[in-house]
Amino acid sequence: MSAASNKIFPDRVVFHLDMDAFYASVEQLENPALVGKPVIVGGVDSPRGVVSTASYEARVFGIHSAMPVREARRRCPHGVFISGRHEVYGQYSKRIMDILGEYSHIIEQISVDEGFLDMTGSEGLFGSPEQAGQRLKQAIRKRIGLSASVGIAANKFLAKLASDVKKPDGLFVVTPESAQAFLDPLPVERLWGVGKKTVPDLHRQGLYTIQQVRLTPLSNLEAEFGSRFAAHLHGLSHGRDNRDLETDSREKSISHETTFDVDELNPDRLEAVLLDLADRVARRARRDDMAGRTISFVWRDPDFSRHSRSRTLAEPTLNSDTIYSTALALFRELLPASRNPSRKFRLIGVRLSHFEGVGEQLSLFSDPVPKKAGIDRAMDAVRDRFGHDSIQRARLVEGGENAESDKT
Ligand code: TTP
Ligand code: MG
Repeated sequence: MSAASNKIFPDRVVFHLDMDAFYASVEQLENPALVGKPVIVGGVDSPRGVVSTASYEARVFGIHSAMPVREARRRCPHGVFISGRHEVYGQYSKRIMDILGEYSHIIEQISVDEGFLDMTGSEGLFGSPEQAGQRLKQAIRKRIGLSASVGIAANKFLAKLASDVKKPDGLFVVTPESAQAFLDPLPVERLWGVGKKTVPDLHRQGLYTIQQVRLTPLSNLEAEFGSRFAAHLHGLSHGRDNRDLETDSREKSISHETTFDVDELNPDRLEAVLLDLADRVARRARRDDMAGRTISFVWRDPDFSRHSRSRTLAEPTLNSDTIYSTALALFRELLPASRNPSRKFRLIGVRLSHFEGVGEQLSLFSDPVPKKAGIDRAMDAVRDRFGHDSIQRARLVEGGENAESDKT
């Protein structure tokens, strides 16, 4: 068996594991009465809340991540709507990642519920890649009680696509021989690094499928997208991706928090402080060239209990305005529609996580860094010389002067 699997993957074997309906599955695990029911997790207490995730029973009604909760309630009035418990999901995430660590020393966690494993040369220990994948899934099922989907391929790009194919509770192997037939019919949206901005450009060129990209002469792609991004598209459309797993102990998050001397309830003042915190996080991210996809608003209630709400963007960012507007939206979901000052906060903070390095990722893209980044960088340069408070955004001058910021 091991010889055969070596023949299947002569160079590298990469697994991508992604938990199924993660938050909703944790809720079902902790409350068996919810098993088999449509469970929707998200900002369910707010008029503007959005769905974080939905159990597969709820997806039958067309409910998905990022859908307004109001719409989800319309589609599935008998659903069970739950506000998220991020600390709990984080604890499950850690236990899952620990199990991944038992299967390979080379693992890369890419979000709360997914990660890559480099399984090259592991046949002696775990059997063929497919057997190893089944064992890993079973270990998570037995020891934690949750189901996961695994994709197996010769690189990260293909493994990540593969884990989606048989979801939920799936396992799918893309061999080097089957890779092209697997990729060809997929839409260009599935190419790593092709986001909302690039899709219309590809469509304008008549490129809708990966096969169409593959069959386009490289020179044509270069004329449209520049040589670097063209080479990127060309390689991926042929199923080539030589990225290594990122296992280094890079920072897992950048966050800034403010504790108030007196619990704060004025939404305007809170938002002014939030702007400053978002700005500090973004500045730190730019300094380290760390673009993150997940933005969290964290807070402590007057009783000291700690909470957070997160949103994951389609593309990584290190832009102050994007980080601020996302954190602001998460904050506003906690307030009544009237914005009457009714809810007190002991602490608020902004966190950026789920990093993809700029050098590796953003600069590949046609319009990689938003134009605002130029302003951000200019402000950073002034602050590097004269200190953070040398530039104050107009909004900030009106509030938040009793606030003290800590980097965590
Ligand atoms: P995903 O892995 O994208 O989704 P999922 O695990 O719920 O479902 P699937 O079976 O399709 O993998 O995201 C993992 C968790 O991250 C998800 O359970 C909730 C959270 N999340 C958000 O909070 N907002 C979002 O927009 C998305 C996509 C996920
Ligand atoms: Mg998942």
